Amino acid sequence: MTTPALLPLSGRRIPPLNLGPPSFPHHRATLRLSEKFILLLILSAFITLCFGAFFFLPDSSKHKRFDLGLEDVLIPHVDAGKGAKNPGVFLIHGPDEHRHREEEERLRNKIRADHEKALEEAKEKLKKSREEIRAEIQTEKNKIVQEMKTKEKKPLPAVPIPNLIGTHGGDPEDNDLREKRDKIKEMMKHAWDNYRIYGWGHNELRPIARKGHSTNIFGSSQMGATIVDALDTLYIMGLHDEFRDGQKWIENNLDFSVNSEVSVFEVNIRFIGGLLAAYYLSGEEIFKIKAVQLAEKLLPAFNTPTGIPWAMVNLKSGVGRNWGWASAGSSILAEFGTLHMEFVHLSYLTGNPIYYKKVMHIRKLLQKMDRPNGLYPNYLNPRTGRWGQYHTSVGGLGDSFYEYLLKAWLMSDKTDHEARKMYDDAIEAIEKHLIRKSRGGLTFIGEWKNGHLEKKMGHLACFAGGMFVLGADGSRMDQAGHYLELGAEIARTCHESYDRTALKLGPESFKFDGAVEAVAVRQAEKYYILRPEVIETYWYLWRFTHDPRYREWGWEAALAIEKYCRVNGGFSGVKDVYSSTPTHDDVQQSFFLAETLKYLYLLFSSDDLLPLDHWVFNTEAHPLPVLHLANTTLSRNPAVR
Ligand code: DMJ
Repeated sequence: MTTPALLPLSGRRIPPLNLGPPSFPHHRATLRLSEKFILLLILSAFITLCFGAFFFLPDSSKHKRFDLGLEDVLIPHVDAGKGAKNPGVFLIHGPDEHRHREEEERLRNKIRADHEKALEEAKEKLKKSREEIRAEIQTEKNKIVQEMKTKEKKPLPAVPIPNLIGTHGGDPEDNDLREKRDKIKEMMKHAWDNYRIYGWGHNELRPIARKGHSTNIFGSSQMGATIVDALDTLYIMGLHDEFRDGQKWIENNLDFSVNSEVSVFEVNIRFIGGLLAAYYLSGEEIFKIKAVQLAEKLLPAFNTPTGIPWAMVNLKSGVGRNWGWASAGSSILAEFGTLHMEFVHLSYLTGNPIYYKKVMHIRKLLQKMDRPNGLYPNYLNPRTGRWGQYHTSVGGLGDSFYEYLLKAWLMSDKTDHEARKMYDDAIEAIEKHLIRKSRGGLTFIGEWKNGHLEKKMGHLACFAGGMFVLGADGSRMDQAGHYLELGAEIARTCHESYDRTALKLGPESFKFDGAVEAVAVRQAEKYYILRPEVIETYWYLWRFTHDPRYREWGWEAALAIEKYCRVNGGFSGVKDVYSSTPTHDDVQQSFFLAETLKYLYLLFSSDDLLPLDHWVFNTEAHPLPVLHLANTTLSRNPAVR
């Protein structure tokens, strides 16, 4: 046992106690010193030898022949070397010789570096599984095919833009509303300006530490997630200088050929969705080009035995994999089921059907599968094509899959009947097995887990209120009234989850258990990270009912965010909504600018801003235009044909 050195408060170190037997320390030290000296001598002799060998042994590359050029200084070689007298062989001296030596050195360094690189790559390869290597080879092949195709054509075909209505304006009818809307715009400025100063180019901002922030969903690169996610909000708020700043950054810095492993879902909804929306709103080609470049990088994720994409893909190597925690390496319903809107638009804009085919393949596969109780489990194994754990939720892991079925139908100008049918079937099963009323009369959406209903609802599931209302028109057996009511009930429950906290902000997840209703029980579920879902539902309900309570509830939430989440360096999430003195998590999420503030702004705008019969919002609140059949350009589009 050793005794650690003690460090007293004064900072002076007390030497460690010597607990060994008595010895002759001086003598021992001298002995060790002489041993070291001999070792050092041997080592330095060896190094000298190596250097000698390197510089003095004959090296054919040193005795290079040079053509006789007029500009060269030619001196017969008089070196001591053996071949010196060879007539006609000249060595070049003076500045040229120096130049050539440098050139040789450069070459040698390059060869050395290349060798090292090859060695490293070989080592890396050995670490990889057979599957990964196979995927890499496939990716390389795809790349070559893609490059050949790219050389053949390009630029992207000119596709006339669909009818774009209501991209500006939305000025509210009265003063009070105008003030509220201006306040939301000011909050957006605060969030953006601080990101601009402290986190520019990073994915997100830490508003208290005042520096960049990132999570593994964006990989290891600085991809400016906040810039891309915020663009369309800036645009509709009329923050044009800020929009142009973002555009410039994207033009000059947004690069997808990075060795970085990203989430296919997150990159699709935030980056591709954000870029496409920015393109449609502003008409700036650069956004379309970047969206297509990025989409090409995501395609290798679909190289699985079933065509169900991996959750993550390395943008450079194209190697994909799944999250370890996801039911024995399964893909997640809300991830592979939330690509449809963006991919259909990519095919529409490029005339390349590949994107459309990829998402339709997923749909066809899902249609063929048995569903326990008509419910879609959250996990699907991309190797076997079998469901993983039987866990169904309308919150995290499942949510936006249902949303995209409905929105695929809306985006197709209500012609994609297959999508509508899948949506109707799914929500019927959800209503039957997951939706219940609490003792206190609150309607909630539980989660199906291991054969029983967990009476717990996540903040994420609150988006469903808006979804039910959005899908009311066109529902089976004309149940529009029923779905409007269901949406309103979910909105009320979610409002209660906010109202029953100290901060008037909702927890991540809340229970319905005996006396406990709409309240988080576990400490780990009490946080609010600037999420949008409840405000999103208020906005849809406002648009479809014009009941003033939704604007009131939205304003309550805006005030609470302003009071408890605003800090000098931006906006931050809070760790416990039941504590009246909030502790900040120091993260300004990119979806706060993309969604939360956009939905609030729209809530206080008039309905002519982004009207819902012309625009469909992706799950990250990026508006994409409805592809109207009446639009003659559609029938001429190769992807649609
Ligand atoms: C957003 O990134 C998207 O709305 C996604 O679908 C799930 N939720 C986050 C924000 O809470």
